[in-house]
Amino acid sequence: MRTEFKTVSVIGLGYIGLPTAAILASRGVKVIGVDVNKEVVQTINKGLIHIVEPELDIIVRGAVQSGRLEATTLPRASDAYLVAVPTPFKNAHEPDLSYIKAAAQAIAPVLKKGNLVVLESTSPVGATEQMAKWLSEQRPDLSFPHQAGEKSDVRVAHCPERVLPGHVVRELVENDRIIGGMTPACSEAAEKLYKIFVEGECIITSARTAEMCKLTENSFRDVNIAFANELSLICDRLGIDVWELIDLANRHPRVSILQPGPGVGGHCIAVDPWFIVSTAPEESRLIKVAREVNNSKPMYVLQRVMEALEGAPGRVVACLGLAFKANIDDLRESPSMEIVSRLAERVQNRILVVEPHIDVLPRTLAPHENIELSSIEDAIEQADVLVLLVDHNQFKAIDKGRIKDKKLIDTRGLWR
Ligand code: SAJ
Repeated sequence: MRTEFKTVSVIGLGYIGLPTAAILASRGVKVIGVDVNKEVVQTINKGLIHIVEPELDIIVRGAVQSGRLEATTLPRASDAYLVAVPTPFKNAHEPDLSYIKAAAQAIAPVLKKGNLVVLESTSPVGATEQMAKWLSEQRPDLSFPHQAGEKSDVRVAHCPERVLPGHVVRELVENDRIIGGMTPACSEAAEKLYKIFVEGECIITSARTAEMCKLTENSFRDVNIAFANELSLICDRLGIDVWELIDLANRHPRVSILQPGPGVGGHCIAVDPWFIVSTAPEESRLIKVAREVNNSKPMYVLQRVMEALEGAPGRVVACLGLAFKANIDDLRESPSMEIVSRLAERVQNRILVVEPHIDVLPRTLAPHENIELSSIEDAIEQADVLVLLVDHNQFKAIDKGRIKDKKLIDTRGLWR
């Protein structure tokens, strides 16, 4: 089985592509990691990593030292290509497939008969077929599944990634995998590739169902978090502790509410539901409202912070956490970033920002003169108002006795 895929190219060496490339290499496959960012390529070729993800450094170092993982800026001829590039949205929440198009255009010149191309990026329904069309435009000499069905020269499939940041290395291997081939032959080829490292089940379906399945998983989570966030607003109005309420309600055998927070961040849950809304706007009412509820939560938190600072320009406020969730360094779509930058625009107060996973202030916050990157110790010593935005382990370790005299705004229920 393994011999069919001697060399695999992974296009996009981010939070999904790099761990996938390293794990494939650790199973004996020669992996060409491709990224447009030269610095990322250089870092990986030194056996180092450019993201924070537990255990990833060890696997990448081993893979590079063994010679089985090599990073480059241009794809090379391989047996299979895994596309793991970003799929953000543009304008009014329309999916932006330009990175997939660029990846297809980069792969096309080196494609050969018998190759497999897998789209891993979370994508709107129809994107895999669109990728096949982009490949075929560049390579009219080869046949693709949308033209030749089972007999196509190149196999194309969608196998969405489903790993949780912070647990990527384990989940890549253990999670079940949805394999959505454009034809049964495409699914069969993709299944063989994933079986090299996946210990969970590989379940075969169509490319369109696989695309929708991934979007459904993240929309389910978004709707559930929106419910928790809405409850938090209702509880604030009624003087009820929302975390206690949810603990109690979750003791019912068929109730399982998620946790409220400062909003929903990251490049997945805050983005993917829009891919459903944009393709079926009339039918996706609940999914859309959930997005709106979660998107409005940072403004609600901001309002609470502004109230705590009102009429007291000398008060120092410390915002704990910038990442979009606990114990990672990822700031993408982070509600904390939105809260801190809007706060800096609206008040003159000194704002101490504590984020244990970064060494310098992010570009968007650096121009604000009233924001400083601070240690936990300095923040506790100097701040009058503490705003807990991310439940990093470092913040869980804060002695509550030391902060009992401060004004606390706890968006994660850590200091109850
Ligand atoms: N959040 C809450 N309350 C909760 C859970 C999460 O406010 O109870 C917030 C987090 O703080 C964060 C955001 O939601 O801001 C998203 O965090 P997350 O841990 O729910 O999810 P992600 O974005 O890290 O990863 C999700 C996962 N999807 C599901 O759990 C259905 C992961 O399995 C996917 O692979 C990933 O999206 C992806 O790449 O699509």
